[in-house]
Amino acid sequence: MAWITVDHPPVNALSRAVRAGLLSALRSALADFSVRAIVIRCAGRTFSAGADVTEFDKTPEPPHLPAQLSDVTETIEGATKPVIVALHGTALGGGFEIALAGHYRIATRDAKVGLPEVKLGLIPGAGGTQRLPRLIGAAEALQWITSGNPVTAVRALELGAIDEIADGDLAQAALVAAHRLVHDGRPPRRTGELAAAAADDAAIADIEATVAKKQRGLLAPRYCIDAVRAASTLSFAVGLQRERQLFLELRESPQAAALRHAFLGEREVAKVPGLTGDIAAREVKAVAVIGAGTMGGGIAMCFVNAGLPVKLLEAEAQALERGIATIRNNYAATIARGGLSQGEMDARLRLISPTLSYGDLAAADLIIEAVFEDLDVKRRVFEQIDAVARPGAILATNTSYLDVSAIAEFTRRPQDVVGMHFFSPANVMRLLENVRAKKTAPEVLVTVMRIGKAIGKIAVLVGDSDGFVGNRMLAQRTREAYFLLEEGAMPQQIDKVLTDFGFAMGPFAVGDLAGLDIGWRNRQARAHLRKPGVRDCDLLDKVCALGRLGQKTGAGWYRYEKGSRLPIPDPAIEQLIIDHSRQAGIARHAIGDEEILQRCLYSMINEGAKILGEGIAARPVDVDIVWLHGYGFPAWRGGPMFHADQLGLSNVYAAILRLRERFGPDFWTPAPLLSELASPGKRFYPSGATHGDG
Ligand code: T1G
Repeated sequence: MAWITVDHPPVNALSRAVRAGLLSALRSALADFSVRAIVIRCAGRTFSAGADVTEFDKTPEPPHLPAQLSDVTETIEGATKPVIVALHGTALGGGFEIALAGHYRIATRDAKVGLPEVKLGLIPGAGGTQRLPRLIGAAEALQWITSGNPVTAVRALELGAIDEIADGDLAQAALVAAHRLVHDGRPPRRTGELAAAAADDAAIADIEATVAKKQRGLLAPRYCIDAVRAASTLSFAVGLQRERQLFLELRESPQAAALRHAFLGEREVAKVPGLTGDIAAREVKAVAVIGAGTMGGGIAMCFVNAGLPVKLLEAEAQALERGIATIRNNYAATIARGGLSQGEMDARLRLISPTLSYGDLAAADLIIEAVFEDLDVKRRVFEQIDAVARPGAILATNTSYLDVSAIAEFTRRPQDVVGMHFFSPANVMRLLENVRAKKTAPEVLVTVMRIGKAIGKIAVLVGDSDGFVGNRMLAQRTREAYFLLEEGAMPQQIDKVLTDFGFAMGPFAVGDLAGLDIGWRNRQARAHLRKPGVRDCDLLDKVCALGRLGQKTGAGWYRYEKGSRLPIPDPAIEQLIIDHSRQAGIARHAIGDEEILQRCLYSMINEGAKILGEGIAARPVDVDIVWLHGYGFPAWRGGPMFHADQLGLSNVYAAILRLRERFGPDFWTPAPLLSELASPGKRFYPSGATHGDG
């Protein structure tokens, strides 16, 4: 037997060296007459997770990935000796394509397999789109490849994508399989020689409809469909060429670059400059959440979902019961969707201890306050926490814009106070904006970054500033959206421009979903900050004063039929906006979509540049990941800062100068960093590299 083991931690990515090593090992095993069978396997926690994504942004050197990886897969498939591929962990992308080229696939029961390339704006490029349909049929292959979601080994076996599940030792099972295949004496079963998948136009039509709805604007899913269609209509060899052609087209696409940036960025934000590995995190085994409202309840669910016990405190019993009931309903809804078992729900609920007494929080390692957004209310809560919490406990506030450093001064231990800004619904949204206050201790920052990962969040560390990163930039876009309304646009026009750009929903539909009273209360709380003589639009006040608070009242910027979430343009709102413009002395005029997009995006980008200049965000990737995972910025655009680089900072700068000409310096003065980078070729991400610097 020849055992070929890939050992390239952490995920055995198929880097250049691994591909070359695989090829030479295969060739020597094939050339060695004493070898009767070959097993390919991986060391460490997982079989290969596919091509090395970090290589894509490097200047490609021969032998190129698709060529060389295809050399590997073709050498495997063409082998005259049985090649068994032993799978554990997550065999993904090029890793699973190696398995598909193998003659026999064996996996541990808890393994997962899949072709997630579409999530990177690509298609499988080493035969996956041609071999998988031959094993499991076109319809199923289309599902796998256009969704990119992993599939369990059990399901893969049912479908024929793998041949055996090893419940004992994987290597032993591979050995037994090899013996069986050798003594069987039949020629290796080559996937590429199997009958082409029967064409399935109905399945293709279904998938095209799903893709048009769920993956709007993305190129790769459509390319996936073309490639799988080729597996039914072309010979295997020609199908492979078609796949490679489609793959190479996408590899160079801006969408693929943006999605790679998003993938690596999600991991990069966890590595905070200056928070080095030798700073020990504090232990967090017991958590307390103050406030059982929408946010508090969702936050409590995050921790019990990760197996951490939570004390949930409320001021009144009724509010506590309401909070617990909401949590129960959330879990029941997940069970109804098949995403959780009753047993799992019960186990999680058992980890929640409702309480009305601050005294019960004395043993907590981490206490998160999620009460009403008012500084006086925060003061009262933090004074009580400070009185009962054990020394070394971390005291966190879930405020979405208030001054965390000021809140820290309500305690005698500001070094233990930090912001942990969750996004609604907290048990669903993946982003966690951790806020470093003036005196927050480094080990507290390290701890909340780690705990963020432990509860399945993408934690980004930001500085303490009004609205931190996300809400601070959102405020700029919201301002421009209101100004555009009073100058001539309508909610549905602005929302369409931003959904066409790739956002799941536009600002006005989002406002109606979240409830307009949140923004209204925020405006009232900040009225004292508004400068006389500086333009302000109070349209939101007028809409809310009519009791139109959004979906929950059946009307907001749009009206909603009973039981429907479909926003319907409302002539009453249009008239209110037209009257408002007249009262404000603004002559309404037609506004083009390009202007709407520019003003909404460039106001954010300019504020992002200010945030970077002030160090509120350490790197552009921190800004981008906040917007990708907290505000629905389309991943295939990479985030506001990445997108600005693709637009060209000198173009963005020039456009902002033109807007300043028209609207004055109050809102359209270029950020110093943007002015600095406004010469051709300069970028927020120097030299196009989106990770590790800038
Ligand atoms: N290339 C390079 N680095 C990778 C990588 C990859 N494919 N996958 C993971 N890493 C790094 C990651 O950046 C992190 O680094 C560390 O590994 C741990 O990852 C021709 C072209 C496998 C399910 O899309 O989905 O094959 O932060 O934190 O949560 O058709 O990683 O420690 O420095 O995510 O346990 C297709 C991508 C490639 C799979 C593990 N493959 N990876 O998740 O750990 S395209 C993928 C994942 C392709 C061929 C085409 C996940 C994981 P660092 P992690 P995890």
